Amino acid sequence: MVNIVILTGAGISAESGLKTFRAEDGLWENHPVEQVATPEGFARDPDLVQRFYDERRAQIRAAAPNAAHKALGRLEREFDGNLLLVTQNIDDLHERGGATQTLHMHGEALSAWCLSCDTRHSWSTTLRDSPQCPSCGDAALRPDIVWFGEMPYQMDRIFDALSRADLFVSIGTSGAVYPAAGFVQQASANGARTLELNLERSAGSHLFDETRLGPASELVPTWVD
Ligand code: BJW
Ligand code: ZN
Repeated sequence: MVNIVILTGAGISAESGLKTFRAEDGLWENHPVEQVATPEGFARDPDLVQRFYDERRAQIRAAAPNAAHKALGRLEREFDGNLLLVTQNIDDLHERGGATQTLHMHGEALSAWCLSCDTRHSWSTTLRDSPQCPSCGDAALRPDIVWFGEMPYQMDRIFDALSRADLFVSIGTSGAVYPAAGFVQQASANGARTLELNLERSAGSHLFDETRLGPASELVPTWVD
């Protein structure tokens, strides 16, 4: 049985019209990271952070999956080995592209997390207008997002899959953020072949056995087929 682990980043959703983080006109240009993507920023100004994610949610709802998301959905249906699709993205474009098993290691934009009773809920407009937890009633909902300094989700499962991977593929990520940026080394050390599909060389490009440069909507379908 062949084991594949795929890691995706903001670059796979760029052609669906969602901004990446570190591009020149990227998300971090107009939104200082420490204000909108840290627990300290949220504690200081929760409304600012909620507004940032409200805007992102609206953009995500208006976006559609592109050929790269759809190719990975097709791969999940047709591949008869073990496949783990790990995304750093908080959008739901993998799901809408047909993938059913996506692991969102940095959380999900459309999910709300109650700090009072530790339950998760769909972040509907209703919830935003009166941000009370449907389970306990407390006004303690925060975006279900992994911010800097917080532990990404399901790391045990990811490291386990990386330790057994025959192939590791990284798609549309700059390799600037850990622990995801270290996955290529973990997979390599365990004997996996490693492939990078990205618009430009990432920070850890030299760590991959092979790099293919170009837009995800072209590279990913070609690789899958
Ligand atoms: C295309 C394309 C097209 C464009 N086709 N490609 C010093 C050393 C090492 C680590 C650290 C350190 N100091 C701090 C840390 C840890 C920190 C970290 O890594 N910081 C770095 C900045 C140095 N990491 C953390 O804090 C993480 N947690 C952690 O480590 O926990 C362990 C721990 C906890 C507590 C105590 C002790 C240890 C958590 C990281 C959370 C990241 N969160 C964010 C925001 C939330 C989600 C959201 O709002 O959406 O996640 S940051 C942001 O960056 C987002 C992304 O998921 C993440 C990665 O970005 P991504 O996807 O790579 O996007 P870009 O824009 O960077 O790149 C896009 C790429 O696509 C580019 O290469 C383009 O070329 C390409 N592209 N168009 C193909 N059409
Ligand atoms: Zn609650």
